Amino acid sequence: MLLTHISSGLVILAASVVGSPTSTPFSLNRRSDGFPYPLDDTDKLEEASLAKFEAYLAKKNSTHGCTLQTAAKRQEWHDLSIAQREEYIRAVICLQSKPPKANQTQYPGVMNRYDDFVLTHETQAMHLHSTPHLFPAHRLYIWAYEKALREECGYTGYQPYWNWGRTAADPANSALFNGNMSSMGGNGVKADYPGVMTMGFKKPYDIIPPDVGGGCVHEGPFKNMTVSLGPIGKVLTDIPPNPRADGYGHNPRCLRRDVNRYASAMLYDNYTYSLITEAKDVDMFQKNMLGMPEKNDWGVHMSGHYTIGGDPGGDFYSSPGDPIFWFHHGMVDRIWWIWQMQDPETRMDVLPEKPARDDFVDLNWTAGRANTWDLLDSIGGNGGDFCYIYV
Ligand SMILES: *[C@@H]1O[C@H](CO)[C@@H](O)[C@H](O)[C@H]1NC(C)=O
Ligand SMILES: *[C@@H]1O[C@H](CO)[C@@H](O)[C@H](O)[C@H]1NC(C)=O
Ligand SMILES: *[C@@H]1O[C@H](CO)[C@@H](O)[C@H](O)[C@H]1NC(C)=O
Ligand SMILES: *[C@@H]1O[C@H](CO)[C@@H](O)[C@H](O)[C@H]1NC(C)=O
Ligand SMILES: *[C@@H]1O[C@H](CO)[C@@H](O)[C@H](O)[C@H]1NC(C)=O
Ligand SMILES: *[C@@H]1O[C@H](CO)[C@@H](O)[C@H](O)[C@H]1NC(C)=O
Ligand SMILES: [Cu+2]
Repeated sequence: MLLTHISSGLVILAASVVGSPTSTPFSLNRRSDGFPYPLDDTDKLEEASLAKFEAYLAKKNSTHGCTLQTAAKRQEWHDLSIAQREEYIRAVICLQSKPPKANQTQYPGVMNRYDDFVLTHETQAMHLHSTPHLFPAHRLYIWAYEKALREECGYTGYQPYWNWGRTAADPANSALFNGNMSSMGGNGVKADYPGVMTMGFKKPYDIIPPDVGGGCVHEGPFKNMTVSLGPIGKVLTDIPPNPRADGYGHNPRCLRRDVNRYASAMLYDNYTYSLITEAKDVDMFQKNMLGMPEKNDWGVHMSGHYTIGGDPGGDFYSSPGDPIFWFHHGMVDRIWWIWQMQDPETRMDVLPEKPARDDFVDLNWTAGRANTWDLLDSIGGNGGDFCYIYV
């Protein structure tokens, strides 16, 4: 795993003096104020942090014209109307039918524009996952995906996210995974699925036991989806190996999932809330988010990935090949933002392991190259191209 532990010095946070906002405080006006999901503690913390964040933005030299009021609002899946969910799904299927930008002679497994994103996650694994890059590079990656859905497939909304806590008790029966045509596809059929074994760790803590799926997703809009790239990491015993050693060959197969309650039991909002409120510096925040599987602490990041599991969702390299990936990493991005807002004066410009100021990430066919330090602010980062919040 590239997601390794962090050994750099701690960033000591100074208590910051917070100014009071001068105008009417900004409000998220979420649809979920009430049915079907009441606001959870993390939602309330987010709302309560806005005034402080707004004051910080007001003092900031430049946000390239982006403000909380003008920012795009990324919504939770359950807060979208059925029509909005269907529009999103249509755009994803559209992306899966557009020609790729990557060179298919070099990368024969890339069958469509969606696969450009999967390929990028595979070839740019270090750019996306080295310790200082995980948060900013995924922020750029999700933004580029949202942009492609909008600009190349006419989607008029923004990337939805998955508030894990809402589905923790029974993910397979949530509006995200229930398998109807306005969900992101159903569970996999029951299969001889071994559960999750991570590399390098020993029993009993290296396993999330199988739930009732593991086979091909047979219901919903992605039941005909063909996965082509990978696998690269070790996933399941019976997935045909990629014809190329590097995993970039054409390996057509169904989308498989094991929507897993053992993994999702570690995704109740209390885990997210304590992660945000207890981590005092960015190294600790990232470390706690990634968990310590060797101590049976999966962390919300891995628990989310393994609530999906299967193939390619269970493969570290190819996981964006399951269209639910973007919802999960959207939530990771969201809680990083909420963590940042708790003390914006000290938290908006810090990265784990403090890379050099000229450090960059390059997402090739999906987003190109960007300075890592310019990816930390969703309000005005990436040269002003970032202008969004989570509601
Ligand atoms: C703030 O912005 C102004 C105008 O763009 C610029 O001249 C100035 O150098 C900036 N100050 C800082 C501290 O970045
Ligand atoms: C694609 O890659 C092949 C093999 O490396 C190369 O010969 C070809 O020129 C490339 N095509 C384009 C359009 O770059
Ligand atoms: C799909 O599931 C959602 C959430 O449970 C529900 O609101 C919607 O009515 C369902 N649609 C159909 C066609 O069953
Ligand atoms: C799957 O493919 C079959 C056969 O081509 C088609 O009839 C069906 O509508 C497709 N289902 C979905 C959800 O795209
Ligand atoms: C979090 O909440 C769940 C569900 O209510 C509960 O089972 C679990 O023990 C709680 N965990 C912690 C660490 O508070
Ligand atoms: C992808 O990014 C790397 C790192 O910057 C660069 O060396 C490589 O040339 C890029 N490849 C493509 C196809 O853009
Ligand atoms: Cu990733």
